[in-house]
Amino acid sequence: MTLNIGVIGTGAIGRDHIRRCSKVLQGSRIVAVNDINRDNAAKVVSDLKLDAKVYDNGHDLVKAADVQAVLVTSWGPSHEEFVLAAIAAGKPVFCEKPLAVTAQGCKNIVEAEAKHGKRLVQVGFMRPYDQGYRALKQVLASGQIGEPLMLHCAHRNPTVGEAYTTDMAITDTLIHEIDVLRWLLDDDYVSVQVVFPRKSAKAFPHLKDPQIVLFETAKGTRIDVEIFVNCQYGYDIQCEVVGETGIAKLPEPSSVQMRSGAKLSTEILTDWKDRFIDAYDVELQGFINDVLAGKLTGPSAWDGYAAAVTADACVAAQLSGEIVPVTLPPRPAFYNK
Ligand code: NAD
Ligand code: NAI
Ligand code: ISE
Repeated sequence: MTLNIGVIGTGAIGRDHIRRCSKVLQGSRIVAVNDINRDNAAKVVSDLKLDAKVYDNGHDLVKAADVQAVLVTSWGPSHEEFVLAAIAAGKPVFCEKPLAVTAQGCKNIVEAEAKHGKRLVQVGFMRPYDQGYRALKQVLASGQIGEPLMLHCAHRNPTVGEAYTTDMAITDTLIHEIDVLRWLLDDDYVSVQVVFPRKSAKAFPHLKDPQIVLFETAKGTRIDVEIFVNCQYGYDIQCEVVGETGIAKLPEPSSVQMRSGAKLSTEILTDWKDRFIDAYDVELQGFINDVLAGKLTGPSAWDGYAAAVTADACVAAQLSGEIVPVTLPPRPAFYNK
């Protein structure tokens, strides 16, 4: 069976997900695309030689009779309205992170999905599908380094555009760590604080970059995450877990070691598309398989909500400089695995 997919948002990741769903993965085809920039959507269809209709608005795409599932890859503030539309149409929807830009927006989605009575939403948190994070989680589960006490993490992008603002370091970038570390530690956050080091002259004047976010979890683990989105040198994701009897580190992406010009070197990637290429393939193949089997199992609307509650607390901590509590209601039985 082949799943007919409609995609809303044909920018960087929309285009990449369309490529994978039409050329790489099994069991799906792209039948509809939409973007507020219509030329952008039409160009993807012609570049990838797709047999897909270009819609003038996302709501018509969601309602189209031949669209069986929806991918939302437009910019963050538009996600909530399209996910709610897909739920109203009873169609499964894969939504890129963030599920919505506020916790209230995510709650609206959780409530609509629960009212529908069956899971329809998967959020594009792909790091739990990354082989490196999976290997790290296995080490923690094996008990080889004892209980995790501290984590030192970094999320570095080479540069960001002028539209990127200080709060987006949380809602657009840190949101990945918020999700994956909760999954990695099987724990929830209880408080956050944000500290601003000296600002890099490479960042636009309105952007505070870098930032350090400090988390405390329910089990008492302390986490520091450096977010540095104008680091210049590459796309670099680091995660080191300090346990009671040892240290475990996220593996580096594999790269040929070179001896040349009096230097011993390995390449550093520069683009998230390459760093997590396998993880995106696995998460979307999982979504397609699950939709065809009639049961979603990937990151849920509740995971999107939990991340957004934490992100809201981090944004409040950016503004106040204080330690801000994170209060997450208990997970409804509907979302139990
Ligand atoms: P982008 O700006 O390149 O693309 C977004 C596209 O959405 C643009 O073409 C824009 O015209 C379109 N768009 C915006 N609002 C729309 C609307 N209401 N209806 C239809 N189209 C709309 O952005 P991107 O880098 O592709 O990011 C898109 C989403 O994917 C964001 O939510 C981002 O956070 C997420 N993302 C996730 C990852 C990841 O690692 N999981 C990586 C990149 C982006
Ligand atoms: P982008 O800016 O390249 O693309 C966004 C696209 O959405 C643009 O083409 C824009 O025209 C379109 N768009 C915006 N509003 C729209 C609307 N109302 N209707 C239709 N189209 C609309 O952005 P990018 O990098 O592709 O990010 C898109 C989403 O993907 C974001 O939510 C981002 O956070 C997420 N993302 C996720 C990544 C991941 O690793 N999971 C990586 C990069 C982005
Ligand atoms: C982007 O939207 C992503 O999701 C990338 O994974 C992240 O590294 C980047 O900072 C975001 O802007």
